[in-house]
Amino acid sequence: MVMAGIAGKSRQPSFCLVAKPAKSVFAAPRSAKREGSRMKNYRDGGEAVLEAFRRLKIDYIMSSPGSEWSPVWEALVRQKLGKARGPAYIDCWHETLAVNMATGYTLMTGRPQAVLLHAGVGLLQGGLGIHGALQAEVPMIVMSGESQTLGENPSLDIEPQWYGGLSVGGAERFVENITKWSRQVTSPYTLHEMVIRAGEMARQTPMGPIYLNVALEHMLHEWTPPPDDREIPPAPRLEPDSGDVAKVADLLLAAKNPVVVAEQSGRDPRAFTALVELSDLLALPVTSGRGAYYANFPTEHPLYLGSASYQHLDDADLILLVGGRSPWYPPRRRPGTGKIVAISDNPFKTDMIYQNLHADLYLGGDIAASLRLLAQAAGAAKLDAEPVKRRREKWSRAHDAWAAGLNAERANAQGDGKGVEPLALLGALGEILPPDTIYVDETITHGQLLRQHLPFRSPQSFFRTYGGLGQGIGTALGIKLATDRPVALLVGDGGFLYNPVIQSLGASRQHALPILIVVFNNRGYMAMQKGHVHHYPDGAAVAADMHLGSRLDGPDYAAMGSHFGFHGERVEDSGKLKAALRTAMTKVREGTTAILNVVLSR
Ligand SMILES: Cc1ncc(C[n+]2csc(CCOP(=O)(O)OP(=O)(O)O)c2C)c(N)n1
Ligand SMILES: [Mg+2]
Repeated sequence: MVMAGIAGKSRQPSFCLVAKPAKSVFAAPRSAKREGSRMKNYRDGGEAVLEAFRRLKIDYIMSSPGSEWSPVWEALVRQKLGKARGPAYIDCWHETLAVNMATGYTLMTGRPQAVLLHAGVGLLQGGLGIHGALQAEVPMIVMSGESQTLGENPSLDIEPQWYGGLSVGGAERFVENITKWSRQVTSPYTLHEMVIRAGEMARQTPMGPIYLNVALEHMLHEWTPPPDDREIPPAPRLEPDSGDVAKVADLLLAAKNPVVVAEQSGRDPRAFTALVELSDLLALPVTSGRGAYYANFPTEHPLYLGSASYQHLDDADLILLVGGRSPWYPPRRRPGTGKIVAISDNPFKTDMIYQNLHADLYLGGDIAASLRLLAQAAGAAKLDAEPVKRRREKWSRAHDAWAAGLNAERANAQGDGKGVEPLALLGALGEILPPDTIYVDETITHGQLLRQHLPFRSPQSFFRTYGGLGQGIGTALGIKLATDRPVALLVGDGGFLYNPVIQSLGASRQHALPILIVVFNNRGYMAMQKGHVHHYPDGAAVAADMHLGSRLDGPDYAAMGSHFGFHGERVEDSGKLKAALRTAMTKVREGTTAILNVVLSR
């Protein structure tokens, strides 16, 4: 059970009983009894917002606050004192963190959360996370406020900071391009239903963040709950047309060499499982798409061919592209010799300026449902067992060869003695971390290696952050808020420094969210250097070995958790790596975050 306001965590989908306010928000609470006699009952727009969150069954309000939120805080305190059920309040010291925690939590649970930021300024600061949520199709309600009366209403004493720049008159325009929908709340009378509508819209496919700019005046305005207190229904799940399913099933049954490329489907654990079932039934080999940000298929499954193992597509006579976003590169390069079927609830990503899936056919609607319907249709047909058996044997051999290749690669990776070889680090992670570990990836030049070498055995074992750098820690904390599974963030040294590090570590302690952070420290923005050399192989920078924008003289990463009593260790010697990982995981199990600064050879 989650305590209101706080540090507790929702191990289950927790629409929780509010019991204990967070110290950070409700400083020195006076006795409710004494308070009760003097307390005025403000039933206002703050209650309208909170009641909307309750009706949407939002578990958490993630907030990096501003003074427009006192009406909601009032309502939260009333919720607590009245022992009513409702969202818990999570205080964050940075907006990116607040948005990212909501993103992480929703990636795990599928349920949208609320994020309360401050005016236009806080919204801008949260923009990186909001943009990431748009790309990741993560539903959430983001709100911030401004003043409309600006001190000129003699009967409403608005604090002076709202005049003089804080109210920009339409902060929703700041995020028009990075939200699914952003508007001003029109009045105190529409506020409650607009928040409910925002929640319902956010979780409709394509899912994404919805922003509401709500005037402080609307929230201070008296509010009467509407007579309509309907139960808010879940978003409908759309299934593909049965004719389309039959068509694709026929293609599948006729194909001699069908291959699956799964890119973003594994975000939904049901789709992960449904793909295993379909693939098992027809002996379909699966490779993860080059832009995979999720674990889509068990990496140890005999039909798994690895990440972006596109050599197997050359003579594929049918490709099932499951949850495709940017699978082919360059985009004009069309793989295979036959048809490409795109299976997706949202094949066209409108946050992308350009996309070419080369789809000949679409199977629209819920991916898990599509895969199940395909399996049903194929299962109902008279399958010729012999070719399926041969196919299974062939691909199982290919899987074994792939796995053996990776093992050999790791075994042969000696490094140059100047730091830990990245493959040794990946091998050690796979060996030492518990099998159900959830990896959150915010590395750059090690990203492809990591997707190839780490084991993802079950759904939700891998998440990569969308959008700009600086979101890994918050996303990992949001994921941890939703699960008891161990969570490990793998992040480049450059990427780490884009994160609100201190603020995030503070949230880890305050809300009891222990994670392992492994800094892939190659002492620089190596991607920048590689990019420069790519375009100017014979240029001045190469000749002079003078690389601007790529060297990083970073801080002592391992010591950064010391402010919160967290464990940290710098590892430069491969021989000490496994012991360091074991110690760090022990600390995480004991309840504190651990930072390993692994100095790499490349
Ligand atoms: C917010 C943001 N700013 C800048 C960039 C540009 N950028 C892409 S990769 C990169 C370097 C990251 O360095 P690091 O995490 O150490 O990875 P490495 O390149 O060393 O593998 C930068 C700065 C970005 N992606 N996001
Ligand atoms: Mg680096």
